Amino acid sequence: MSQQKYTRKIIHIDMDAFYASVEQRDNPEYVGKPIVVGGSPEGRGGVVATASYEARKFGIRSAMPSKRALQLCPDVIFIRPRFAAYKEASNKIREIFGRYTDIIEPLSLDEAYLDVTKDKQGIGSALEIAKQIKNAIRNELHLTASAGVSVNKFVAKIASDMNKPDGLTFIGPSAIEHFMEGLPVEKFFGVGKVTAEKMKSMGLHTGADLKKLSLDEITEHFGKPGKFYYQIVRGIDEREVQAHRETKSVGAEDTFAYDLTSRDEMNAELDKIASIVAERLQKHGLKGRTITLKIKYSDFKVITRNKSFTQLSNDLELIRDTAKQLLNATEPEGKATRLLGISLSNFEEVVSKKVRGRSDQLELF
Ligand code: DCP
Ligand code: MG
Repeated sequence: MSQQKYTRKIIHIDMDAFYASVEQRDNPEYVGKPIVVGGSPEGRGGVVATASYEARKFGIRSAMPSKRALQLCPDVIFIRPRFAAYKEASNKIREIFGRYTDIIEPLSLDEAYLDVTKDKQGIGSALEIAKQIKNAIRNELHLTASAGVSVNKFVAKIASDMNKPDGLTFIGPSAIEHFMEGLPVEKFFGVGKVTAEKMKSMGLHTGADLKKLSLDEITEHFGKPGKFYYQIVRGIDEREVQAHRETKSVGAEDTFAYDLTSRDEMNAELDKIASIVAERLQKHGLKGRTITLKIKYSDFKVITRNKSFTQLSNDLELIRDTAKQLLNATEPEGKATRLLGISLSNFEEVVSKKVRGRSDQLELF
């Protein structure tokens, strides 16, 4: 097939063990040691935000309860997060990206897509730009990043994860279709656990299997996202790198296997959902003023309730307790509930900024 269809050069950059690496850089006594950011040393409550590569050797991972981390490695050192330090490092990596392109889409504090099709410095090679960015991050910030370089967002993101830490992976036009054919279906964008299971039960395990389906067949089985799978397996991902995308809310929700009717069960679910929301906020470096609870009943009626605070927060306890209060006020006992969700909005001060001729864009600071 013609390779002319690939007209863009995309880099995805993701910092290595981000919070833990900042801690090791700023506290030399932690270098070479198994450390965990987040959680608590007593193993009471709390989950791991991230673990140093030394701690990962013991099997410690993000979102793992601290108790489990301690079982896996009794010598692990727990460190209280310093979000201001991570935010500062994040601002600096964005400044480095800005030397090469204006089209930057941050996904979290430590991760961004860059469209370098038109590179500011006229370097000409996306691979060379990625090398220079990695070097600048190493020399100026004393941190390491992994980069994926390709012709679209999807492949660049997968590539950045392939040779971590300090990786640099290029998947160019001639390699892309072969690469997609070998990819397990669960790695496809938007394929969740349920869809992956369905695919496997149909004998679809890799991109090559998906490629055998026609567009009609794939959408018939998997609905609207089917079209995206159809294209991506052929190396096509038209999603643009969106500079200055505004984050309006961050949340999580869960649809239950059976309708919940007791308040205790609902509260237990809110505990889990609140932890995910707090983690996501912390990962994105965001704090909000408004907490919203969403409830969907068994008849699919949806209601939302919210509460706003004067202080910005991404505190787990506040999110959890507020969600429970909001739930309680709906007199939930006995009301068959199929979904609960929590979100935060009303983020930090937003400052109007003129972006590419549009004055209505907002950027978060
Ligand atoms: N984070 C978090 N909770 C999670 C996942 C991540 O608080 N469940 C935070 C801590 C991480 C940062 O976000 O340092 C970036 O997340 P990554 O998924 O990129 O993980 P790391 O950068 O820590 O490790 P890796 O080298 O695998 O990218
Ligand atoms: Mg990372």
